Amino acid sequence: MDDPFTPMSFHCEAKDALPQQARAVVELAIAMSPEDTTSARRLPPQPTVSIVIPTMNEAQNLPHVLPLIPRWVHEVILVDGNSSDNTVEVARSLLPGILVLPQQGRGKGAALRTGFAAATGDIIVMIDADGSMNPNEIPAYIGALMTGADFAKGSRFLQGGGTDDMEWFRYMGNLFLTWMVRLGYGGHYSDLCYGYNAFWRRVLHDLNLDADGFEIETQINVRILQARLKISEIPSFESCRIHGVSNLNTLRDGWRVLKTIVSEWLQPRIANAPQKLRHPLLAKWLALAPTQKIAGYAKADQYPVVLIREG
Ligand SMILES: Nc1nc2c(ncn2[C@@H]2O[C@H](COP(=O)(O)OP(=O)(O)OP(=O)(O)O)[C@@H](O)[C@H]2O)c(=O)[nH]1
Ligand SMILES: [Mg+2]
Repeated sequence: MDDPFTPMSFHCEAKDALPQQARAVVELAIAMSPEDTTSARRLPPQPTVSIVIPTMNEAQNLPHVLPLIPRWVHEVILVDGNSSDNTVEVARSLLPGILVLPQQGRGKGAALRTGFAAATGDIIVMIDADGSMNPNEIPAYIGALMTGADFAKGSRFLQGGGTDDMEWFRYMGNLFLTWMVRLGYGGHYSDLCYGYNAFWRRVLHDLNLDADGFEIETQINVRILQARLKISEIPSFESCRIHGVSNLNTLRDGWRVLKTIVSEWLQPRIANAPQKLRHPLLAKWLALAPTQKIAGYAKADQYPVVLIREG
């Protein structure tokens, strides 16, 4: 059987080589600590990867996305929101093995949740279909997860990342919302409203996601913080959507994001989030940073964000 970590389709050899390096690090960690009971030891050495792609009328963009997905991934799940073009046919012709699902409910959040529920891989990568996110970055996300992170979050504002697709008012709104999350929940996110992320499928169980619209990304981000999982930010470049128009309405969806930040802060939905997390700043000032462990994961004592730096 082919080694799933030997990439078969190359668009960027250096980046596709990353999972092998990441696997080597994990194997080394396991070999060097036979008595180790930490998370590294529990990582599957060859995790399976599910890609979840929400689509609404993306037939013209899919040829720029699907062929770039590394062929070592375990499954690609496309969740379609009643596209009126031939999105589904194009997807099937480009990737005959693709799993196409109709979304349950309305909105990108509902579509992603449908895909997450169907995913069977150890790792789930969420990526848009409009050509703005480059599948060649997927190995960087996998590498971060394989070397200890629970959640690998794309950021356009780290060295090596960037965007061609952000007006100044969206930039300001994103900055404001990012800082609201930093103040309200702790952590060091540098880019809140960006939907290129990856995580171990096991964390879904605790996140209990229920958002329907674009605020799903914020809900994931804040619940990950509330669950005190390990976060690694990955530099990512966002290009302009290739064809068609955005489904996101800056004011309407910005408002939904804001409401999510506030409501999750007032009433945390993570079942076993430590009570002190309701007021992380207060907890810090009082030097009461929680150290509680949540069953199932090895937790850090802080809210770490590991920056993956180049060079
Ligand atoms: N299934 C489904 N997919 C959706 C829905 N809304 C958006 N999408 C998809 O989600 C992805 C992101 O949507 P975009 O419209 O590009 O919005 P965005 O990337 O958040 O915002 P922009 O930066 O303005 O492009 C694309 O692949 C869309 O096709 C929906 O209601 N259902
Ligand atoms: Mg887009």
